[in-house]
Amino acid sequence: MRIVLVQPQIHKGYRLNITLEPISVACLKSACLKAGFNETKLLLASDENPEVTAGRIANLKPDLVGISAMTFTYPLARQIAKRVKETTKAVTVLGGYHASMIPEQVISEGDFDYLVHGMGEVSFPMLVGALAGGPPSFATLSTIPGLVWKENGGLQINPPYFSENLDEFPFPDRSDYDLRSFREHCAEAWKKPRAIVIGSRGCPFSCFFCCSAKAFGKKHMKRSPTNLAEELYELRQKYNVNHFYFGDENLFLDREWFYSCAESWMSRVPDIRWFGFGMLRIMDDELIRSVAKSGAFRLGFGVERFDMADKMPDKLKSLEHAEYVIRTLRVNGVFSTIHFIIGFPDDSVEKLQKEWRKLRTFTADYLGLPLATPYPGTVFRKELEEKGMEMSRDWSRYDMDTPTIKLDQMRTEDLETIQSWLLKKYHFRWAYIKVVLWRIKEKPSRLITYFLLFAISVIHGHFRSRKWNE
Ligand code: B12
Ligand code: SF4
Repeated sequence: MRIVLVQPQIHKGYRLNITLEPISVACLKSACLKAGFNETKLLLASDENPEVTAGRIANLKPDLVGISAMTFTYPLARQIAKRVKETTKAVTVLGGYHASMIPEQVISEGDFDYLVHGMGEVSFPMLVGALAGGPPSFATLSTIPGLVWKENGGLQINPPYFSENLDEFPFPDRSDYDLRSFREHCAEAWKKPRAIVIGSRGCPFSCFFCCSAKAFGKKHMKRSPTNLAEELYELRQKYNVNHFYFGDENLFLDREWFYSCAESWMSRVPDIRWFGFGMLRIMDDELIRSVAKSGAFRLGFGVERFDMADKMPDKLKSLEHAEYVIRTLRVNGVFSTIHFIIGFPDDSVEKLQKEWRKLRTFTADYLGLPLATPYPGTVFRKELEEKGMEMSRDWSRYDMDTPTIKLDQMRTEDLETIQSWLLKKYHFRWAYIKVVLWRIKEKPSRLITYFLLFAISVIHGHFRSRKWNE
């Protein structure tokens, strides 16, 4: 069986034009190799015309094409699959977040022969095995966890596979791309090659806008500390990469596990630098010390919203505690990013101005302002549907940077104005400028990146994205 795996990427909306390591399909490739399917090839497709990607796929004469998609890349994945069907006899399979969120709808749209929801490392090689012996029987397909397909005019949906033991999966296979082409784009690790590493999957919380609970379940699944350290070591030895991005939803959900991981990698690869996501509420001095000592250069935190505490787990203990964490990280040499969501249906200029009064107590190094996006399959989308709100049906807009909801009290232009206003307010105030001066004193070469950051926050408002229904 000749297998081709693709994770198409679009940069529009992702401002710094960063190409990400296609980690989802790298995980699948290694699972295929482990199962003995040696003719598995991974193809990089970044911001490419679907015709071109499909042409490159066809040249590899595949028997099976697996495509990975988030919601905003799903339309592109469909176009590639359609063209592959026209030019080859390959079976097409879709996986990834969009497929996991609304499997019934996606398979009904008819562009893919099969779909896998949940984790793919077990399901995909089983499907390859089933197809290798000619058209598989219903009985065989029924044994493949997470498989979704059409059968006699109806839909068949097998329950997804969520592993209890992530060590059972081999390390992602990175041999089809040059890891040095994926780089960091932040002041503290400018242009350093970096790899994405996933230590744990799943999150026990259920924030109403998030896809995690549905896509991976509410269980926090963890790799063993030695297994994780071994992958970092391999990345160092084989690819000479020293900067890592932990893709875990929350690295510190189980702090004892984190401590053991940090200890393991400090003895295996003592000088690595890493970036990951945590939760402000659970940070304390001991954790911050361990984070800094184990090589963190940046931590990201979702603050999301102050006025929606009843719809999410508490992400903060208090404003004072949150700013204390940010300050202590800074003193320990770690940068921080906070994410604050704007553009909820009942947002108004007055409401966001009120939120700003709390937001301005923070001096995190970076502020992310994603737009509220009602991803299919989330509680958020269901709520809006029940209220009869108008939402875009163009999935390519679902990149958290393009408006997708028709707001009650604001036009798209107002939302963008307030986004630019918040960015300027955040950066051009004495409390933040003091942080920048301190950072530049620490390392003068940072002057240039901060200059860019300020310039972006000034010109941000001039780059209009599409209106909500354009
Ligand atoms: C780490 C992460 C990132 C990282 C790296 C992303 C990456 N892996 O390439 C960064 C920070 C860069 C990032 C950026 C973005 N992200 Co992000 N990110 C995550 C996070 C926290 C984990 C994703 C991950 O790596 N999982 C581990 C991998 C191995 O799992 P996986 O991709 O699902 O793949 C498995 C299965 O799905 C399946 N599978 C996948 N593909 C295929 C294909 C086939 C054929 C088969 C059979 C199976 C299969 O098998 C795989 C192995 O088990 C999630 C998590 C969350 N809170 O839910 C959000 C999440 C994926 N991100 C999301 C979004 C929206 C974005 C951004 C658009 C945000 C933005 N505007 O900046 C950008 C997009 C960047 C881009 N150009 O693609 C959304 C996606 C929602 C959706 N329905 O599409 C999520 C779910 C968060 C959310 N809002 O709920 N992200
Ligand atoms: S804590 Fe983070 S990963 Fe968990 S449900 Fe909320 S937003 Fe999603």
